[in-house]
Amino acid sequence: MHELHMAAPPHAPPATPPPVDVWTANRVRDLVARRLGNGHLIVVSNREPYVHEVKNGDISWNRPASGLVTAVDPIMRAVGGTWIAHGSGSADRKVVDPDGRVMVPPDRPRYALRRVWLTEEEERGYYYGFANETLWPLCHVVYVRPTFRSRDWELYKAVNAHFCRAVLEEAPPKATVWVHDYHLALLPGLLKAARPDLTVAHFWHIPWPSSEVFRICPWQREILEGLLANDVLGFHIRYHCDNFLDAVSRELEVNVDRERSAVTYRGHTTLVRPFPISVDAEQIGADCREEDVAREMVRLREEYGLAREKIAVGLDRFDYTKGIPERLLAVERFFELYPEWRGRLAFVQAGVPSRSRIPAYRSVWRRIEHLVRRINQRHGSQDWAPVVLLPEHLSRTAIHALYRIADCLTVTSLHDGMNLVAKEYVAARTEGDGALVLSQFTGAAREFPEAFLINPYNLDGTAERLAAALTMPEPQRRQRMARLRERVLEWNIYRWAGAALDTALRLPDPEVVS
Ligand code: GDG
Repeated sequence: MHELHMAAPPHAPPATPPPVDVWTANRVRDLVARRLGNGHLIVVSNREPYVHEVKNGDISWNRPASGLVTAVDPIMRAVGGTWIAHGSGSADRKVVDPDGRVMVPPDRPRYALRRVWLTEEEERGYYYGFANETLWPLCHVVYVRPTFRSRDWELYKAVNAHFCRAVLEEAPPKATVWVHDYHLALLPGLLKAARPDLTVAHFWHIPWPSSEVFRICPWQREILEGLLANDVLGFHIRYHCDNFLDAVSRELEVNVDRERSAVTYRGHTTLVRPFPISVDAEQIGADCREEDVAREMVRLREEYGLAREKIAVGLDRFDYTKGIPERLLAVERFFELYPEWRGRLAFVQAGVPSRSRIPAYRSVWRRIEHLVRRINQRHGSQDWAPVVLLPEHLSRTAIHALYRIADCLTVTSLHDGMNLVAKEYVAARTEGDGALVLSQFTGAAREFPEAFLINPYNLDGTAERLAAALTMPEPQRRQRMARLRERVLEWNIYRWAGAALDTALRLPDPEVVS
């Protein structure tokens, strides 16, 4: 054994062993077909998977930068059915039939997208207001104070009712409805009241806070009751399930069975389970080996002068939960603590500005711009910018090229349900090299103990881990990456969907394997 080890070249390709038990698109499709029979699967979310826009007089389409879309679209492409979502694009109304439906993906139709139309006022109150100024900060606990406005709450209720009407129009008897995220907390209650024959499962993509935090919400009771109408309620990790169970135990007359992780309220039982979301790791690996990614790597290197010894990358929606200012401060600290890296490392911060109508988002964006300018002034030179800022909506090809360029990817979220960027990076490193610096406050950290884990509030600590990630001897770094890759290849997006849908489709007793 020892001799064999010694004989291996220092940069031996993939140490990743083949996964033991792989879930594929076909496997999920077969499972759903078997369990659903002639039944129908309906996904409901605020964000639509494809947006049609008018650009220079022509209609084009894109896939929004959203973890939810990244995760659920491959499942719907495999399984078929109907996805109901808010039609937010400038050309969305132009391409639908009279019932608001269009087949997607536009270039290879596989399932129906039914669009729900909202007025400007509804969007402001329900989406920017209650979802993103109330629930988002309430659930993330990053010291941005949630706003509680009665008008937003009224509009949130009204929009949940719109979504309910759309589902009722689309759902044949005994359909399975898979609701997504915090925009639609009341929908399960409305659906079950109108149509008890429906099986309703809900996946909550963001954290659930401790009950001490949640109980400040003036409408907590209605939200908890809405969610307890679900047959299955999923979170990324056990910790969020436990927080939810605590919240319902405190507020409502419920019976909580911790053994089964089930809550019974007014005679109805909800299973509350962790389903850690993931990515299509095989597909990402294959896409990364395409010619267009190699060409994009060359373009990015030339256009942004990324010819340094090492490149570190951050990629996020520009959201205050992602800890981007903290990351930049840690990079600044890194150049102070390790001046020998000046001129040798370039840090690329890429991603899309998001929710910029909300003041907290505008202020984090201003802070990011300010910090980038400051770091480049303080530490840069004529021919070297320590930080390169790419605030654009990037194509998948560009994102894959960035992952391939990155010797190190940094995820410094202050709080994050899962974080798919971390998983995509690992999936993209098919050569088995690279390093992941990862916040301990992401769901992903529970699955990735071999990452370079950090507390983003600790700037010195983050700078030190970044240095460790860059200087660790290659064989050890590869060993760590091999473990990360093993996990992401085995626990992929299809396994996530398979686990969640199987639990819902085997009700009333998913514990008995039929
Ligand atoms: C929520 C939860 C949870 C980023 N920039 C662009 C772009 N992206 C893509 C990434 C990735 C996705 O967006 C972001 O996913 P995350 O998981 O990192 O974050 P959230 O959007 O906050 O997602 C999160 C997730 O839901 C799933 O449950 O993991 O915790 O907050 O796929 O690659 N995509 C494109 N252009 C960009 O510029 N096309």
